[in-house]
Formats: sequence, C-alpha cells, structure tokens
Amino acid sequence: MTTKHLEEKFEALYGGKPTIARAPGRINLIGEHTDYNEGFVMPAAIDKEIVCLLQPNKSKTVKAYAIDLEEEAEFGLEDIKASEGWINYVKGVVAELMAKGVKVEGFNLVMGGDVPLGAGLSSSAALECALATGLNEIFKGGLDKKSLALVGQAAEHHYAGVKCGIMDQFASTFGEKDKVIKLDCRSQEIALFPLNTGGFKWVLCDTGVSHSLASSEYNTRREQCEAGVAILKKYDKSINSLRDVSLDLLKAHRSEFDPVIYKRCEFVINENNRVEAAASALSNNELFELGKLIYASHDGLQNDYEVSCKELDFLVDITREYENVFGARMMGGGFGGCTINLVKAAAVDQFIAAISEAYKQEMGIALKTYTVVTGEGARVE
Ligand code: GAF
Repeated sequence: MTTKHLEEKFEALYGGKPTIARAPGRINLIGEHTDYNEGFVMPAAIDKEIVCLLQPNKSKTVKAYAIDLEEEAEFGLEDIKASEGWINYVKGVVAELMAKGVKVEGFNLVMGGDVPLGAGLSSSAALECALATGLNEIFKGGLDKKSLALVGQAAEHHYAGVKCGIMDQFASTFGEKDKVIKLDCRSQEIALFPLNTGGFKWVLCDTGVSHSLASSEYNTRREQCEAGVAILKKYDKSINSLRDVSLDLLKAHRSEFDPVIYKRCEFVINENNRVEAAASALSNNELFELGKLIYASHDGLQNDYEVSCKELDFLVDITREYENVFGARMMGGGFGGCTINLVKAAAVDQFIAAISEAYKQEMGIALKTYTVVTGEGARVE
C-alpha cells in the first residue's frame, strides 16, 4: 500500500519525518477456533495492510489520527484506561508494551490501511502488530517478533475484551509472501510452506455483515471448551486443553457432558484433526481432498460450534452446486465476515459473477470479493 497520503497528513498535522511500520491482515485456510485450544491453524498473511506513521513528540501524550475514519484522538500515558473505538487498540498496545518494560513516551501517530474492516481479515491484529513493531523500533524496546505478537494478543484480551488465541497476531507478524503458516498454538512453533495451489485460487466473499454478538459469543465458546477440559481433567491430570483430548476419550465420557458443551468439544477435536489432514493434502497437491476438509470445517462451525450465520451459510451452500469450487467455508471468529473459497483459476471470473448475482438476489447485498494475494509480515520500512 502506498503511504503518500499518510505522509502528507502527518506533515500537515505534526510535521517532521515519521518512522513507517506496516503489518498485514490474514486469511485462514483451515483450523478455526482451535488456537485457544492449543491446537493447529493454517493462516497466511495477505497483501492488505495497516500502516502506522510514528514519531516521538517529547511529551506524555499520544496524539493519533485514523485517516480512513477522519478521526483524531489523544490520551495521556500516566493512567491508560480502556475505552471504545479504534483508539482503544492504540491504548492496549501502548499499555501492554509498557507492561513488558518498553519505555514508551509520548508520540504522534497517523494510521490507515486497506484491510477491509469487519470482514474477518483481522484488521485489528494488523493494527496491533504494525503499532507494536513501530513503537518497539522508535523507543528501542528490543522485543523480539514473538513478544510483539503477544503484545497484540494481550491488547485484545485486556482492552478489546476478546479472549482471542494467537493465530491472527502470529499470521500478521510471521507471514511471508507465497507461504502458508502451519502454527502449533501450544509450542508456538511456525512451519512455513508454499501455498502451492497451481491451477486454483483462493477467493474471499465478504457477506458485508458483522453481527454484534461476535465477541460475547467468542468468549462463551472459549469458556465452553474450558468446561469440557475441566470434566476430562478429573480422569487424566495431564489434560490441559482440548489439544490433549482424543475423540475416543470424549465419547467415553459423553454422558457427563451437557450436550452443547459436548458438541463444542467434538468440533474442536475434529477441526484440529482436519488441520493435520489439510496440511498433508496441501503438501501433496491433493486439492479435491483439501476442499472436502474445508467444507467439513464449515459444517462443524455451522452445526456444532454454531458460530456461522445465514449469510455465510448461503454463500457456502451455493458453492456446492458449482463444479469449479472445491471447497468453501466461513473464516475467522464467525457471525459475519468472509467465506474462503478454493476455486479453479480459469473459472474465477465466472464464479464471482454467479455468486454475486445469487447473493444480491437472496440478501439484497452487493457482494465484495477479493482474490487472495499473499503478503509479508510486520516490518519497519
Ligand atoms: C478470531 C480470533 F482472534 C483468533 O484468535 C481465532 O480464534 C479465530 O477468531 C477463530 O479461529 O479471529
């Protein structure tokens, strides 16, 4: 993304030459709601970014301007309190960096980007990672990339109030062009391998909706998984998360489970197994097999984890009739945002025309679509 308009705004508002930090949004091929269960996920960074222009201002105040919203905000560093809106993410990152010992002083910030908001592409993680990376640079924090990603996650927990896992911040930090990450969310080990789908493209279809229960339901899902673990831990003290639970063990204790908790746990265990299978299908270029796993992921998210919505289900279901689509599913936390589709490259235009027309007719909403291009992780220019 070019930064000329951001630099001009910075000059007009504050003057001087800022440091420029960037971080991308992400897609996720498969492995949804597995990250906070210490399982596996398969995200990739995309070529859409949030960019932060930063400069110390020799005060104890942060002055910030969000160019796309045309909004200015400021806060003092002495007593940072959570609030609403985009500035809350800035506060969260600053406070969490300080908690890790980084000596953050007052600074000026202009930020903007082209990660679509509310589309489930992790614009908030992109902002957190760009900002944390930039502040670490200008205030010589000395934190490594992993610590910076974890600062972003902590900002979500303590300021945005979402008890998210590590997927989004790790993808935004460690993503590389033409690569997908297989992330072990327990050990935090990152395996990068080629996003090798010659003859196929990944297409995102944006429902254009973002239902408001997303963050409260997200936290509830996490608690339901923890409730399942608490039951099984009575029998095996070594169980710390659903990552440690086999389907057989879960089934053996079914009668002790509330049916809703049971199906949440069953979904997570199945989804985690699907990530392993998908990684091997992708490595062997077995795209039909990969597509089946992607559809199965959606079915579980819709019926067992219950984080889908009618717009997402419509967009996935209609693709089952399209022979040029091998797989489709909702992506991210759920309740809106995008579906991800594995589509034959030669049929992408035809696919977009057909699904856009169908969505307009059914929901009365103009469908936005994006053909995915991978990008680089967080960095300072
Ligand atoms: C959101 C969260 F931020 C991630 O940590 C992850 O749990 C995802 O939902 C669901 O897989 O993007």
